[in-house]
Amino acid sequence: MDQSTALRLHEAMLLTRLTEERLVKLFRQGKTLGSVYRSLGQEATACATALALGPEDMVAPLIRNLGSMLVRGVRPEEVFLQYLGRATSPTGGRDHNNHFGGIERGIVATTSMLGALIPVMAGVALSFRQRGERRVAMTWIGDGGSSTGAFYEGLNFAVVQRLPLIVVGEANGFAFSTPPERQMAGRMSARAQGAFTLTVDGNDAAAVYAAAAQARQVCLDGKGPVFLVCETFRLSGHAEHDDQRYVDPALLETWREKDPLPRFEAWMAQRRWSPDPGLHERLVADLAAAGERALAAPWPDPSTLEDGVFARP
Ligand SMILES: Cc1ncc(C[n+]2csc(CCOP(=O)(O)OP(=O)(O)O)c2C)c(N)n1
Ligand SMILES: [Mg+2]
Repeated sequence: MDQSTALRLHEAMLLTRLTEERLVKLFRQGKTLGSVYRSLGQEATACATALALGPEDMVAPLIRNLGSMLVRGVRPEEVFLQYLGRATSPTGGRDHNNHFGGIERGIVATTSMLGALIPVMAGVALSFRQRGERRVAMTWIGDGGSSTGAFYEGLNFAVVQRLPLIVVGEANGFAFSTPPERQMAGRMSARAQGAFTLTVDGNDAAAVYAAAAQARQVCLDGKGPVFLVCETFRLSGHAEHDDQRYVDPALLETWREKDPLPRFEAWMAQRRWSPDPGLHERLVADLAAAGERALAAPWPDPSTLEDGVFARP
């Protein structure tokens, strides 16, 4: 990774963390329409994998992969508008949290149905190959989500067809309050039979970036799909309404010490690539202003409720 990529990766991770912090404030003020699903402690997995892609590639994030959307040019203000359900949000107030995308930005919209995006992205990867395009498709899945039928159906199809698909597995210690040993037989990396599999320390942003770049090359060489397992930990509850009292405090503390953000800052400092010292303050101020603009945005007009849902006579 060169210096400019490292600076972009650091800024993306910091922006993700601070955007989510602002969302938590809005949630605690009772302003968001639902809960807030953070990626605290996992920012490296979404940001570094998405950053290793080319602009022509496509992603389908899950709720804990907001960082990948910011990497692809989604503005935090859009995210705030969406969480607040406003008329000017990407879905016009019809959905909340990060359930939106944009084909022009190479983002297939997030959905709640875990695993469902794997067959969808296998289809996207198939379309790239049928059109002779050198592009890859990427999506993410948690340890819990990897127990779905859709995960196996999608990956099996991609293996049989040798599709340019990267599935990033986020082994983050929990699915809601269920630890992997209560719902998963064996290791996560063993679940993608026939796929090229990589396992990486998900809290080491430089290692995740390198692994994702390698995964992309494997796909472009026609040797996909790739299952890239990132071993990480969810430092917050499942969402803001969850106080994670079921997590052993000592375990939480061990993982706090492996926080990917200070760790990457130390990695950069060793190379004398330290980010602009004013970056943090500038991002906080920009996010506060974006949050205020979103709060001032109008609510959707109830008479438009059925637009885009039912055909008008
Ligand atoms: C098919 C399906 N089953 C159940 C749910 C309900 N659900 C939402 S999040 C979640 C836990 C997901 O855990 P994991 O896949 O490990 O992701 P993490 O939340 O840890 O990022 C569950 C069971 C769902 N959204 N989709
Ligand atoms: Mg999980």
